[in-house]
Amino acid sequence: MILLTGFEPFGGDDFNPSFAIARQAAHILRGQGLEVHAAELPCAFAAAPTVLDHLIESHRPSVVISLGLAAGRTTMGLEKVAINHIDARIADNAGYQPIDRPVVAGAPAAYFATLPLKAALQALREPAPGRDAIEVNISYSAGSFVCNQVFYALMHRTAGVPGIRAGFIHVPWMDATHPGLEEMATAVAAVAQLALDNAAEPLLSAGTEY
Ligand code: PCA
Repeated sequence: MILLTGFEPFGGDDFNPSFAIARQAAHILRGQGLEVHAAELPCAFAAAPTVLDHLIESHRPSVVISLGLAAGRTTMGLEKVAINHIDARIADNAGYQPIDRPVVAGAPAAYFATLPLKAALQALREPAPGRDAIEVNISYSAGSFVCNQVFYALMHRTAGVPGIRAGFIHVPWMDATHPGLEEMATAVAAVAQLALDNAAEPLLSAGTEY
């Protein structure tokens, strides 16, 4: 089972491409015979990790990829590092604006994504049957807003769980100068597929404890 998440709109926008991309990637992966669930997370520091936890509890995924919008970027960023630190430039959708707070008090300073980022980067930058090369980067900062909160909570939650691969991808805006929905969804689906293929340990079965 693959779990994909995107975010609801935030900061006064009425659209967030991250959930549209998650849904389209789920559609592509289902077409490949895989079990996938796509969900939209609230853009709220307190609620988002709780919703994500419930999704993990109920779907028992072996791969989790959360997506979020990074409006200033022009390419997709495969995030490497989640930090135990939040510092918000604007309030979240619940009106909360943390300054210099930990995500989880007393927990490690950072976690690395457990998705095969380099393998994904190489695969996507090569043309494949049915698609051109897709430009993606590895990013070393997911920021300090709700995306980093969710990324850190996800990695903290899945740390040490055998056979689960998890990580975060930031996506740019979609318009004429940016990659389109289908290209970004194709890239996310390819990363999920690689994560399944590269699972070093056995994948989780239904009864596995998290
Ligand atoms: N992007 C924000 C939060 C939700 C989203 O889609 C971020 O980068 O933190």
